[in-house]
Amino acid sequence: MALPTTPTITAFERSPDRGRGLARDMRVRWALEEVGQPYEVRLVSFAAMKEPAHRVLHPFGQIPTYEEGDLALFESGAIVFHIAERHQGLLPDDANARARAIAWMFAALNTVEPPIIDRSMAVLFERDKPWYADRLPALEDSVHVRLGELSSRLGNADWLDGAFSAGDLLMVTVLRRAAVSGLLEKYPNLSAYVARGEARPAYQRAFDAQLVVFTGKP
Ligand code: GTB
Repeated sequence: MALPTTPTITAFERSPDRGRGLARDMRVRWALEEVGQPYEVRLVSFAAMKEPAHRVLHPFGQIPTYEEGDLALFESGAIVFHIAERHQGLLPDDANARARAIAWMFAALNTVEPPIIDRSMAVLFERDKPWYADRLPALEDSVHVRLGELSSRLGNADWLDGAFSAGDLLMVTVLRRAAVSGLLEKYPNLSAYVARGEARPAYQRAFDAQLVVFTGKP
């Protein structure tokens, strides 16, 4: 019988987030911690990400990637889904509940994350552009439309649909990117939701592991 292989993921050698766990390896680390799957991490520089050796794993020259035996994956959502499919704990057994949890995974990445990233990118790279002052309010409005809708849907619930799932895991990581810019302040239930995610022991282990890369201190 073949021995199970320990998955290897890639992460930034020097993350621009300076250890805040905002890069997309964080969601993969968290998923692996939730299911109790040990993993290894290969750190890559920005230059190495664009080299052919890395592009074999990731066509767009980015992190994270995931290697497990013969399998190589890219796209954080696909990686989290793979982990959730292969292990208990991140997707419900009931078929309908499972389908709904997967819908929340897509919602996090396809509906909620894009306006948050568009705004972050403008703040990072367009500050000196003549259109910045006009564009920023429109970008922030788009973020608030989604956050308002999500806040209404979550209401007083702990998680998006019953028990914690991969949908919550992705949504919390997406919302953290908005939280660091103060965009969650108007939504106490979303702030509490993120805090609930961050309080999970698996989240904390994942966060600590990525922080060590920045501080160099275990
Ligand atoms: N859709 C892909 C996925 O979900 O896996 C997107 C992957 C992606 O954007 N990877 C980024 C990357 O490799 C890192 S996470 N960028 C390098 C490149 O494209 O050359 C994005 C990210 C970067 C920095 C911060 N930060 O400093 O706060 C947060 C998030």
